[in-house]
Amino acid sequence: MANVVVVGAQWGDEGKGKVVDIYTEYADDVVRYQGGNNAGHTLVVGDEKVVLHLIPSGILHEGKRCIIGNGVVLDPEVFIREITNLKASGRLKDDSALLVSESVHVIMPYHKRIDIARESKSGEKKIGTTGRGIGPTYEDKIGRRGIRLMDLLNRETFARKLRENLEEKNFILTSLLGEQPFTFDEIFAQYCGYAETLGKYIADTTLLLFNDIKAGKKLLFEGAQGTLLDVDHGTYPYVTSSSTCAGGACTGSGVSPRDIHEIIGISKAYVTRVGSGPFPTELLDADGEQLRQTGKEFGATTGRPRRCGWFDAMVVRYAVRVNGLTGVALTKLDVLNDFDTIRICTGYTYNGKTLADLPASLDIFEQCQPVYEEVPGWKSDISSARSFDELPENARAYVKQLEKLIDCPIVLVSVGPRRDQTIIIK
Ligand code: 2SA
Ligand code: GDP
Ligand code: MG
Repeated sequence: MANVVVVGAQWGDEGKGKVVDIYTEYADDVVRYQGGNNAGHTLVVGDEKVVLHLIPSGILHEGKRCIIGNGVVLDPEVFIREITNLKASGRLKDDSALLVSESVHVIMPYHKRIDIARESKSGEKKIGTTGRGIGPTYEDKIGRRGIRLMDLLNRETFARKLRENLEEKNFILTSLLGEQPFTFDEIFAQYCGYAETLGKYIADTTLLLFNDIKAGKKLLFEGAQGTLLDVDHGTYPYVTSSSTCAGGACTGSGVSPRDIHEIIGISKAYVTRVGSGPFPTELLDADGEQLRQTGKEFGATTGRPRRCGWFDAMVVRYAVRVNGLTGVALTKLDVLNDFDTIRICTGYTYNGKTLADLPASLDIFEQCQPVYEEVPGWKSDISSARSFDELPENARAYVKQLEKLIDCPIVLVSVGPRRDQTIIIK
């Protein structure tokens, strides 16, 4: 009966792809609602690893509909490549299984160049973006000058909007950023070609979802990045440019909040972050390196090493609050197998005072000191456990302690990247 939203409860890469792939079994439609190909969602099926950047993770299941909602920003070249790769591996046999909203904003070549140039000029203050043009595309959306997928279908409209945009973008590129400008011709022909290829996937997805809800179909919403990267509720300005929290599922798809029933936050049993910004439990020592190597913590889109640290209950408790989580899926518990002792951040101090909640001010956040509780590790391989009772006592105690600290039920524990390496609790 339930329509479920899956969101990252930390700074992204919590294993949303794996969990969405598992939950897809119970859904009819899987919907992406924000972000773009900055995301990298990894699924492991048998011995095969598939990384999806745009297409919802439900695509690996036949008979499910995958929808890219209006809140996403779409790079047509990447989208076409992803479709081609899926088809080459025998998937997406039925093109009607994939639909993209006519209202998505299109990532243009100038967005990528501006993103990369701004980052390279920002020195120590850089955000650490993925360089995929995400921020500049959302800027144009909010600035009401963006180009939407539907615009590409009308050559006159597209030509007019592209000309208007190029006038401004070429000024920014040449005069402010010292970069090369773009010509109209090089972009126009290329993007008209993309529109032709993509025509069959483009639809009014808000109407389609509305009708599916009326028909009793079940929806699964796949969030990208994580709560602390939300443009409103994250560690601004060190965030991505979209609404990664549960509310984004409604604005980014056109589905009413009345039609959302469950919100599941995905959290690692520790924390990682890619890009700049505060990270109170970050480990810059051998323990951090151990988490990175054992957890294979390298960006699924850019290959960048991820920053690693101990589980931070302040962060996940905050995610429980701003998303209204009904449950948490705890992933990568197996990565902690070899630690003698494990630390859990239970709170922060700032200027000697204990903070009750996450500070909104970045200046304060940057100076927070984590307060730790230390618990014994389990020092054994848990990757073949298939029920909660099969976990060693110390692992069970660790999960129970996290559940208590975040004040939200842990409904799933993941002990490896494969589908079967999963313990469903509720
Ligand atoms: P952007 O490119 O404008 O969205 O970057 C702004 C910030 O958002 C972060 N961000 C991410 N954080 C974690 N994972 C992401 N996806 C990839 C992955 C990242 C990669 O799955 O590993 O491969 O590097 C992702 N996408 C955006 C980004 O690091 C900036 O902090
Ligand atoms: P997402 O962006 O949230 O979908 O996460 P990513 O795919 O970027 O990163 C998560 C990584 O952890 C992927 O390589 C997954 O295959 C892997 N993974 C997911 N769950 C587990 C787990 O329980 N244990 C281990 N060892 N790896 C996992
Ligand atoms: Mg990822």
